[in-house]
Amino acid sequence: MSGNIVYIGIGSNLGNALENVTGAMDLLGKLPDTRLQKTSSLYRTAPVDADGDDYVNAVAMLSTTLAPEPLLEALWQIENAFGRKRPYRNAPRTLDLDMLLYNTDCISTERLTIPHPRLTERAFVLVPLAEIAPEIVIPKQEPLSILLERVKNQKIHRI
Ligand code: PH2
Ligand code: MG
Ligand code: MG
Repeated sequence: MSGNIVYIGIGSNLGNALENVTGAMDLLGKLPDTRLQKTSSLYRTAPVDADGDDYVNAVAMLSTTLAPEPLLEALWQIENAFGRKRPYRNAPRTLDLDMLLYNTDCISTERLTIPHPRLTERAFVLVPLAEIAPEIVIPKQEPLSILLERVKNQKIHRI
């Protein structure tokens, strides 16, 4: 399927984080009108601005004909299927699915900001993104190589 190219950040640091991330990839591949095109390696990462155990993070590339809002709702449904709770900001979570990029669109609604506003500050997003999309251009941002250089002190380890 052709369609819109979307990158999803996947994270878990509660329960069986490895199984949660791979299980989420499976469900992303089963979304309607969507094809799972690429998945990065899994990475173990230290929590950034958050508490709890180390995270397992990855990035998936989808092609989809779903519009951003219906896709967002589908991502929430997958989070809920993994028992996602939100007791406080950045609490440990069974599964977090963040829409990082939707084509090169810039979207700002109450529910959705694309590109993801903290994408460029986080090695746990930039490193797996660079693995599957080394040539990607992030709208209104410096080149990926410069962004990566800036986060190189953050702890991230390919599993
Ligand atoms: N997600 C956060 C906050 N901090 N740290 C790591 N290492 N990985 C994450 O996925 C993560 C985080 C908010 O969603
Ligand atoms: Mg997040
Ligand atoms: Mg989220």
